[in-house]
Amino acid sequence: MRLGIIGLPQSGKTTLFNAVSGLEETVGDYSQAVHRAVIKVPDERLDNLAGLFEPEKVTHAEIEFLDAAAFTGKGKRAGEEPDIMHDLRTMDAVVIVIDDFSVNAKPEHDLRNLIDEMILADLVLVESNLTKLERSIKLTGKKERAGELEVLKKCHEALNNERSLSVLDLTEDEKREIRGYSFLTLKPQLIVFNVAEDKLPQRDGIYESYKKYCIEGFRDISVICGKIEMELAALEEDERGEFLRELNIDRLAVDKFIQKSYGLLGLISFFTVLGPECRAWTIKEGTTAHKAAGVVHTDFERGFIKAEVAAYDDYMEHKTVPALKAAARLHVEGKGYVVRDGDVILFRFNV
Ligand SMILES: Nc1nc2c(ncn2[C@@H]2O[C@H](COP(=O)(O)OP(=O)(O)OP(=O)(O)O)[C@@H](O)[C@H]2O)c(=O)[nH]1
Ligand SMILES: [Mg+2]
Repeated sequence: MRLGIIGLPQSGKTTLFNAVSGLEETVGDYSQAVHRAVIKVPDERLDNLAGLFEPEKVTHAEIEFLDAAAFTGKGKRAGEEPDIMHDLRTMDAVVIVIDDFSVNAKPEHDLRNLIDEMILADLVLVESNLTKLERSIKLTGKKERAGELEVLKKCHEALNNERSLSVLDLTEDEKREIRGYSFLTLKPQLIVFNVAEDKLPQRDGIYESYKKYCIEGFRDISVICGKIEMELAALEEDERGEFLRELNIDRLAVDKFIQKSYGLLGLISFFTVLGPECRAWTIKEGTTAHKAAGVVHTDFERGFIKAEVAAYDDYMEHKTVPALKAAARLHVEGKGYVVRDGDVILFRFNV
C-alpha cells in the first residue's frame, strides 16, 4: 500500500511523515523536500501473537509513505503537470494534511483549495486526452475505445462543475475504462487536521465538528497533533508508554490513522504463525483462502489443499493448536473460504 502525503506549504506534512516513520527529517525549513519511507504497520494483534509463540522473527505488514512537495497552485509551465502530480498518481490513497494549529489557520478554506487543485489537475488530464481520443476514434474508425470516451466525457462534466470524480459513483466497468489515467480525485482520502498541542484535550469535539467531511468508502478524517506525535515517535518504546499515560492517550494517533487507511482501502490483515516467523499479511476484503495462500507463497496457491483457520481472539484465549481443536475453534476451510480480518491461518499444500 502506498500513501501520498499532500498539503499546503508549512501545513505539517513532514512532521506527520516523521511521526509515522520515526525518522527525523528537518521540519519548518520551508524546503518542501520530498521524502519516502516504508514503515511497519503497527498491529497489537501481531505483537500479542508473537508474545505467545516467541518466534525468531516478527514481520509486520508494510506501507510506503511519500512526503510530497507542497501544493502551491503553480505548475512548472502552463499546461504542464508538476512532478508532484505524477508521483501522486501512483499512490493508492492521499493523506491531506491541513494546518489547524497556526494562529491564522483557515482549515476549511485550505481543504477546499486543495481539493480544487486536485480537481483541476484531473480536469487538465481529461481535457488533454478527450480531444486526442475523439480524433483517434474518428480517424481509425475503431470503436474499441468508445466506452472509455463515454466515461471520460462524464468525468469532464463533473470536473468542469468543480466536483470530484468520487461523487460520480462510477460502476466497476466504468472505473476499469479509465484506470490508466489514475485520477487523483478517485483516490481515497484521509484528511488529517493538524491541531495545536493545547487543543488535544478537545480533540473529540474537534473531530465531531469536522465529521461532515467524511464520505463513506471514500474519505475519512483524523484529528492529530503532528508535533506531539512526532516527538513521541522519536522516543524509545518504554519511554513512550509513560508519556502516553501522562497525556492520557491510549495509543498514538498515527497508529489509529494507519488503521483507518486500511479500512478506507478495503484492506484487512491475516496472520501466519508457523515456524520461526510470525507475520501479518495484507489482502483486500473478500479475498478467498486460495488467493490469500498465493500472497504468502505461490506454491501455497498452486498446491493448495486446505487452510486451518482460527480467529485471533480464539488464539489468544486458547493459545495452542490442540487447545483450539479441543474447543472446536480451529476450522478447516477450502479454497473458497473468504478470509476475515484477524484470521490466523495455516496453509496445507502439496506441490
Ligand atoms: N504547534 C504546532 N506546530 C506544528 C505542528 N505541526 C507542524 N508544526 C510546525 O509547522 C512548521 C512546518 O512543519 P513541516 O512539517 O515542516 O511542514 P511541511 O508541510 O512539511 O512544510 P513544507 O514541506 O515546507 O511545505 C514547523 O515549524 C512545525 O514545527 C503542530 O502540530 N503543532
Ligand atoms: Mg515538508
